[in-house]
Amino acid sequence: MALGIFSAGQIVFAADITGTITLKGTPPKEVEIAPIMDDATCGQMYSTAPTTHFYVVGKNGEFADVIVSLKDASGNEIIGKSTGATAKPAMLDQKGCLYMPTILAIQTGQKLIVKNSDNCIHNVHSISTAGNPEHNDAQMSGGADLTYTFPKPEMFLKFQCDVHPWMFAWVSIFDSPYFSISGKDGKFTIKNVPPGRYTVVANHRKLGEQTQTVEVAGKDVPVKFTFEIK
Ligand SMILES: [Cu+2]
Repeated sequence: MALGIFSAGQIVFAADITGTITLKGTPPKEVEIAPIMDDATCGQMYSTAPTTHFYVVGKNGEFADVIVSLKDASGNEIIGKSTGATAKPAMLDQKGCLYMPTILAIQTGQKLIVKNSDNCIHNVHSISTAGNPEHNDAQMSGGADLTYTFPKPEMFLKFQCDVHPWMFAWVSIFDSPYFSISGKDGKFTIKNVPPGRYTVVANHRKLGEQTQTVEVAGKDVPVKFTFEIK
């Protein structure tokens, strides 16, 4: 819990929104990325083909890679609260001819550093559907890191590699620091939320969006979401 001065003479407490994401039901089987084995360089890094990981789910339904963010009480995007310019850069690696991680989230103006840890060339290509700049850069093995920033909020901006058609990453961009991604334990925390009413939005790349309204008033707020495979 962080103490903040809200306006002259009025002291308010920011609080965390914490919670758990659960997946009910059995997700579709992940798909083998067979073409990776046919590639001269990438294929050498595997004895069997890696699979997609669209649904990262634990034994008890702990559901990872769900992006949890805040909108205002009316469900509108929170705009103009970015601290991205001073935030620690986010990292996107290319390793084993895959993007790692495949799901990430950053703020507008926050640096996204793209690395190539492989012995081959990749071609980093970002494709926006929300008016963010398109980047299209070849990156040699051992090449310098690429650094990008994005000015506009966007859910699931696509990164692909034009050399390896199976390589994708999805970068969500927010104009505030109020977001989190559920971990392998299904848990998430949105930190230091100022008092007020908010819409909490949980978004999974394959299963879509769910929302709940919460009131933050100086005490940590627990929230649970359940996604279901029907
Ligand atoms: Cu590539």
